[in-house]
Amino acid sequence: MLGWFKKKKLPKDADAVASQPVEEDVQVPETAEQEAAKSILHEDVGVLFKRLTKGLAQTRGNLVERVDELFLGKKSIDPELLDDLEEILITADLGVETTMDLVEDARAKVARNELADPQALKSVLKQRITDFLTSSDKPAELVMPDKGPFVIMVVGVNGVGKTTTIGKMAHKFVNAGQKVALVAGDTFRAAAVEQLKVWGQRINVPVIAQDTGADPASVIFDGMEYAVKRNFDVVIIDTAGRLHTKVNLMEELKKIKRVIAKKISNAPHEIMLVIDATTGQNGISQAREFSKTVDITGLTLTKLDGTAKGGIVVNICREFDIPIRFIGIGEQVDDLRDFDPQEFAEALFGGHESR
Ligand SMILES: Nc1nc2c(ncn2[C@@H]2O[C@H](COP(=O)(O)OP(=O)(O)O)[C@@H](O)[C@H]2O)c(=O)[nH]1
Ligand SMILES: [Mg+2]
Repeated sequence: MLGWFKKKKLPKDADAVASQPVEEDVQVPETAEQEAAKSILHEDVGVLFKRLTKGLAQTRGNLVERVDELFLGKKSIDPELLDDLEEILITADLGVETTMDLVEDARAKVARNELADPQALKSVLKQRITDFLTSSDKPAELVMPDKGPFVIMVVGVNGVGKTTTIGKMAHKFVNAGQKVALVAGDTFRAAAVEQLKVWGQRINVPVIAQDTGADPASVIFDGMEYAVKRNFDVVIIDTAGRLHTKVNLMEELKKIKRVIAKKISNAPHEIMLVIDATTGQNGISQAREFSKTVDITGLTLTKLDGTAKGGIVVNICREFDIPIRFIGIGEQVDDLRDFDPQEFAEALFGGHESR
């Protein structure tokens, strides 16, 4: 597994921590809880790999198993087989361009007599898909600043899994011994604040919130102040996914970013876009749209457990030079996995290496 974040270089100023007044409503993670949660870290890597493989079952069925069926018993690669392959790749949401790239490359290799049979073609497909997945040269892990809280702003359209991802991500940080606070910046949707508070209680971290309808900029300002004063290591900010118009949403995100930067000059350190994998190509349009407004530094793809459209992961890696940090493979607290391209490819293609 990957190391999923790089720790701060400097040790925290112990005196500063000690001198901070601790208010009664501040719930800091208890050691016993942390200890219990840490055991998850020691879970057998083989077990985790099996869960990933299980989560990707539908995508595998729609992609790799259909390719296997197509190739079964065929001795040679003819034009019709390549046409059928093209259709499979498109329906598995690899996207038109990625599909064309793969199929044209296969055609060229066949023409040069470089592919003896469909099995050789399958190996090439697997290799090229793995190459797309590993193509980003940006760091896959979250890089924390040397000083001050690490601020993560989470964006994405309604229902993609932002709040759930925040809960799961916070849990990971808590397990890694970090002091985490959540900020309920989605003041637009009625249940959003409540939902984040429930996550906060579940993983025992404070949630800075105001009522529904409050100005998100004001909540976020409070949150930043709270975290800086009390020496929090990580602040994760939830944001609204839909306002009256797209323009409104994008303007609001810019404003939120400014408010954060006012408090900590180089923050947010991470702007994470959450994409629902079940929406297939729509997710690609969302990534384009959000990238126009804010500088997206990382992606999380959710709901890979409930979709046959997992090919979108390949498409995203190929199209955007934005690292995928995490993938969501379920609704539970530990269903957020570090995205390891190699492991993903193995799980997809049914490799037997248990990493
Ligand atoms: N199966 C599955 N469901 C998920 C995953 N991530 C989020 N969800 C569900 O998607 C729904 C919307 O999530 P939510 O976090 O409220 O989305 P938000 O509107 O972007 O904040 C909830 O029912 C979540 O439990 C995932 O990885 N797998
Ligand atoms: Mg939400």
